[in-house]
Amino acid sequence: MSAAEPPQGANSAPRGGSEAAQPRAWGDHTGETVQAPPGRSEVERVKDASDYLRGTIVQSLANPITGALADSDAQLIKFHGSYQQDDRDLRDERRRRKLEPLYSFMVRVRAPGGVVTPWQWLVLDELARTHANGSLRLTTRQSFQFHGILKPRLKETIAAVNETLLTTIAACGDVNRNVMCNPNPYQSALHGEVFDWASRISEELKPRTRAYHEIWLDDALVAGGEPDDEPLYGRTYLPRKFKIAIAVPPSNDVDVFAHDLGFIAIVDDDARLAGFTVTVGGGMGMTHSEPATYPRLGDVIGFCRPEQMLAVTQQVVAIQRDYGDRSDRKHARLKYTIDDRSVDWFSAELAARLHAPLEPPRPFRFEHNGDRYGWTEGVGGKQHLTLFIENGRVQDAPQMSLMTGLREIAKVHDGDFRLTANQNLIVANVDPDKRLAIESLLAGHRIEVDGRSAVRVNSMACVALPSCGLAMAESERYLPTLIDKLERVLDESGLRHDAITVRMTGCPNGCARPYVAEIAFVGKSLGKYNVYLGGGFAGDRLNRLYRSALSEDEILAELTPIIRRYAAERRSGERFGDFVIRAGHVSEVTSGRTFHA
Ligand code: SRM
Ligand code: SF4
Repeated sequence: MSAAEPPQGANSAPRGGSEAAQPRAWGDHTGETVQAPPGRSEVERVKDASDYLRGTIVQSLANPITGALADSDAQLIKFHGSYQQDDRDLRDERRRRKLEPLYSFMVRVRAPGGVVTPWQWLVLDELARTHANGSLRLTTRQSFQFHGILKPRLKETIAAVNETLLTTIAACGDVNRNVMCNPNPYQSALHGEVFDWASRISEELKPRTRAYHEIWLDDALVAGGEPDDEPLYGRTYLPRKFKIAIAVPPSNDVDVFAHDLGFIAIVDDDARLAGFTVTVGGGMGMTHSEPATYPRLGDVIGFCRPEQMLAVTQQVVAIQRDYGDRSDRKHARLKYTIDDRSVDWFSAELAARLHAPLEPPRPFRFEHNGDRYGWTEGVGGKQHLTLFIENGRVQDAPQMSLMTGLREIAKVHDGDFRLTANQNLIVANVDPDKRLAIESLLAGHRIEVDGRSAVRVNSMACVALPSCGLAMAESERYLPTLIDKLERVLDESGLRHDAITVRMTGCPNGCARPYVAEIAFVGKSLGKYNVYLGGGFAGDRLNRLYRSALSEDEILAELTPIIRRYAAERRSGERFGDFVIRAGHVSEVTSGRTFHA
């Protein structure tokens, strides 16, 4: 291969823009020759042949014979914000009855920073009841999911989301996903500024293909068939999903180190936004028993001023586009690109593309990665209420009419709603004279504002069964029960008000970011969980596998003495995650590569 050829794994489409954004030779800027990947994965072939994400989605939607899409369209539809799923609770029974699985679709909304208006909330709420399974799911990336949408209703659901001025494009797929940012409007005016940057990055990295509008919004093809262009992504988009978050210290609620690209807001002496300390190469996903896969925390590589942020973002994405592994999807995230070549290589490549190195990183200090609950007062006299939404599921239940109550609040609220990265909800920017009305609606629908244990409000679980095709164990439907039992031990030990982060996922993919929790339960098989201990309370340290494949009884038998010992022996202010390392229950994990050591 000549030095002028792009890497085999890179897109061949024109990338436009500055010289720095042009296709680069396979090999880094130092001239070192790097082996091209052996071949491309099947998903790469599907993307390449898709004509910028069109595939045969229109035909698949129109096919009345099956509730599913053609296989290649099931891959492509992710870029449009939807996943084909089937109800796993019904799988065996339908197989016995020789019926095809009960296919339905999950639809994920993209809402940068998790901010929506009351009107948007009302439309999403109605869609959930009329088109989906009657519940709304608040996700770990500050967005909404609908589950259980049948194929004939998919198009009108996506169109209705767009009528609210929200979208679903690029909520999933090998592109930049929903951009997260700290949602708390009460800490300072800085949050407004940071939210604007999250929205700008989101817009900047949105795919440019018109396929989305043609398929879902009935936009006619442009006369003359003007070709689509993806100036940043190219024909085959990124090798894998890409995630960005902006944190505002002292809160690391967005888990900035779990992201491919992270920005940590730095304020100057006048409390104005000076810029961002930049992190790269974070990610959670791994596969049980495959040590070549591992979670990794992002590395701090420098500092950028606000006006450099979009260029930094574009070039980080472009490096991953050009160098990410397109042959093996389990090795395709930016974290592996960086570990394979080194952080120094990455920083030098970025500097070459930006025509200047980043400034040295500026210091920051995180205190926690959880949410702060209850009412607070912010700038301009507005009030904000953070509500704990257990595992992000908004639905009515006999003990609490959560969905109805939030709907009634949306009808009278004239501020906004903000989703947190911990699956919770802020009723934000409430006029002081509206507070009483909101409080009475909360009480009327038995929605608790406080009173729960600290462990519960610092817990979260991914969706898992019955909708997630990758789940090996229950998560959302089971964690509340396990927390009930852990609460008993914690209460007896006098720890009811001590926050400990607990996260559960139904498989090792890490959708609730379990590997930064102080205690994590990761599904191994039905009813069995790997238990990890020792994550940092501020989401700044990976945890370590403590025991494998434990049942509920075994989990309680293992954790009870550790919790009691923590209550008796902890030092002043010592967090559970720090204690378990000091007490020798697990050793500290200092890098992703040593996660399995
Ligand atoms: Fe996730 C795949 C749900 C946040 C890592 N994730 C899935 C799928 C789509 C399963 C699938 O591929 O068939 C799940 C759909 C379940 C369902 O029925 O709804 C799913 N992920 C979720 C959500 C809804 C979990 C939740 O309970 O909130 C989150 C949606 C966020 C959003 O609004 O965009 C969600 N997923 C995450 C996160 C957390 C984050 O991004 O901060 C991670 C870990 C961070 C990371 O990406 O490294 C995450 N999801 C994964 C992975 C592993 C990726 C990897 O690098 O190995 C998969 C599997 C895959 O991509 O092959 C996955
Ligand atoms: Fe599904 Fe696994 Fe993600 Fe949970 S962690 S939602 S089980 S992919």
